[in-house]
Amino acid sequence: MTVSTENVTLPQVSIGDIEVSADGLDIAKAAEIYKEYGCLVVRGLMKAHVEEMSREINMVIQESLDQVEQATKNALGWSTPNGTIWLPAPENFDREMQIMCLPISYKNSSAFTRAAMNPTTLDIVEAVLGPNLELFDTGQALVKEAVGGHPKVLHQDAAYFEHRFEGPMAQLNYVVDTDLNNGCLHVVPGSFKLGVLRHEDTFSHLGLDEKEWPWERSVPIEGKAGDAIFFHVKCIHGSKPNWSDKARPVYICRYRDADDYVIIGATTVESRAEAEKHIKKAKNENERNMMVRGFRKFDAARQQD
Ligand SMILES: O=C(O)CCC(=O)C(=O)O
Repeated sequence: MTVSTENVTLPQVSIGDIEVSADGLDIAKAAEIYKEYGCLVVRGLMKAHVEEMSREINMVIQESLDQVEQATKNALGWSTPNGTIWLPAPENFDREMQIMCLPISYKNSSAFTRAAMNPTTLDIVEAVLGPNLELFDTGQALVKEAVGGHPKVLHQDAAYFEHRFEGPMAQLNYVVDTDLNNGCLHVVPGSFKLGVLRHEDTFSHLGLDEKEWPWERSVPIEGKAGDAIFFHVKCIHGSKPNWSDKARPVYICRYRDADDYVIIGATTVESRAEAEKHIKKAKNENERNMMVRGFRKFDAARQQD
């Protein structure tokens, strides 16, 4: 399932090749950029959602910090009673844990659901994936804390959730102005055509070999609160630490064809190797999520109930 890519040549792409503005947006052109490079930046697309998403994210950051003393250790780090996932903290922190992922999702946040339903987003996704679309997972909110908040080394999300067909299209949204200093997203345009690459266990879970995939091979995407970055499940991406004096949150919505489903789900090299053994048996049972466009037809072969 995985390939080696030491000598692969990728297209020379600059930020101007992959960005468009939400003002006067040409959906077909945006979809073409995504189809060619596996990534797309739409400036200002999610501006209307910044205020309410920011309010909730800050509230849950505070709630998580208030629960630090109650955290319990697990295989991937720690979790607090509210469900926040924590990683080991850098040395300059006065506690041993730092926030990674907040428990904000479509299940507890109507603001998040409203963001996931943004009609222009759905127009773009439909132009790429087709008319019948569902949400994949329940939304993700990631935080890099101030002055040292964790890096996420370059990786493909397909290492965590490989799909039977095209896989999900992610939309990562900036909640604050985000630049090289506070951990903007980096992408490797064209890398989605490489298939699923071999990943290693890293500090922030599965990542690519940093010698083979140094940051210099990627394009940094600096942007404003409200900018949206779409990327393919096999697009290589990641982000450096947050060296600013404020938290750097993002939230991610993922969409997929209504018939697609996970064939490998993993968070470590070991769990991925185990899941790869069962790939042929993977089914889409229990993976039907909320439809956001079109209709999911009854299909007897899929034994729908
Ligand atoms: O927080 C970030 O910038 C990294 C997000 C990311 O790489 C991911 O969710 O896969």
